Amino acid sequence: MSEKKIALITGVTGQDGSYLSEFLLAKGYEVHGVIRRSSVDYRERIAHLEGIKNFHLHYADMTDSMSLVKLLGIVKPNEIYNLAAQSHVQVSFDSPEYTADVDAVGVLRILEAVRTNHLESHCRIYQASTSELYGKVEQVPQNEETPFHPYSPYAIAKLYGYWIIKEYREAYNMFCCSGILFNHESERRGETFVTRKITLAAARIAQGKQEKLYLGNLSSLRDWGYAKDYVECMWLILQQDKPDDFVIATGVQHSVKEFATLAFKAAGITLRFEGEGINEKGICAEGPAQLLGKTLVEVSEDFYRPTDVVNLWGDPSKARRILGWNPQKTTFEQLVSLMVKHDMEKVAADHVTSVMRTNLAEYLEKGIVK
Ligand code: F7E
Repeated sequence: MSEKKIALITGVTGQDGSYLSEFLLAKGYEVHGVIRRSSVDYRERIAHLEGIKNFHLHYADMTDSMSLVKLLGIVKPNEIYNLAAQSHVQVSFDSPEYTADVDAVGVLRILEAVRTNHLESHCRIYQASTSELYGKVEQVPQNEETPFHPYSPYAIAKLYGYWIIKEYREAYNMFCCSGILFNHESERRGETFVTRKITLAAARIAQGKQEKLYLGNLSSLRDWGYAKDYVECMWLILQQDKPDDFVIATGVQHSVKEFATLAFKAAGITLRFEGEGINEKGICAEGPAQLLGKTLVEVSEDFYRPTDVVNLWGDPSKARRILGWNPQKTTFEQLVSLMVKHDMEKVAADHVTSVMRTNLAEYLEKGIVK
């Protein structure tokens, strides 16, 4: 039998899936990722891994039990990282049933696929759980003992995932664990999550390609960490002697407004906030002459949620003690700075690309190139 460990990652095309793939490949794993058929290309984050000897992709779907049963029978993984989800909280209010199907029943389908293939004692399972379980928080900061109070269709679906993992651990003696991860961001974060929306907008505004940024609740508080640091924890959780659940967080809390202030600063713009609630505005107090005195950030009700989670703050003591993980490896300031640096370069490069396209169109028209 081969010595090489085999990992299966659902949600491999996402921010965490791409970092985890890199991490496991570097550790010598054979990595199998689950992808879905789509007419648009969503494989940008793993494009650099495709073709690597130990990296394999398979079509399957969290809503399709048969595809999961077949895939597990073929891959026979030693470790499963279930990262696939409809992960946008606001979207879960518009698509609650789909969210439940993927984020709740999807977890059950994976567990049953393991049992159907008799892999219970061969395979360890990591479930991507979330700080959203604490929702309308009953205690700050939150640790593994804090009561849950889910406050969105997303969180309620994820609560099922958390409990079914616990149930299979106890009922069938399976090695199933949940990582209760607080918000984790990076230069690969989806562009509709608040941090990336802000860093991209700050870069575009600084380079004269966007006029204003519209946000929702500026006072919302989050514990933001760096996704690349968090995937190490997912792996550590599965390397323990016994299965358990862990809070993964930095232990430091900031508001959306603080994130925006720091991100704009990193892009060369000092914001001054005025007004309150829906009337709050971020005005350019220092920066490029053409932006001085202009309102660059405004609040829009479009980004308010029917119920919003406003006070998340994690206590990572258990992860530090048992996993030996350092929650402060990347600080909040470093995180904001690396995201803005990346997006400043991306926005500048997008400009080059569009200039090149314009030139190309002109050249084609003049018959210079064919
Ligand atoms: O919102 C507020 C918004 O969408 C953070 C997911 O990965 O982390 C993520 O969920 C806060 C909320 O992330 C805008 O109301 C203000 O209070 O970046 P977010 P999230 O909802 O915390 C957890 C751990 C997960 O598990 C999820 O899968 O920021 N906010 N203005 C805004 N949020 C967005 N998206 N857009 C705004 O314009």
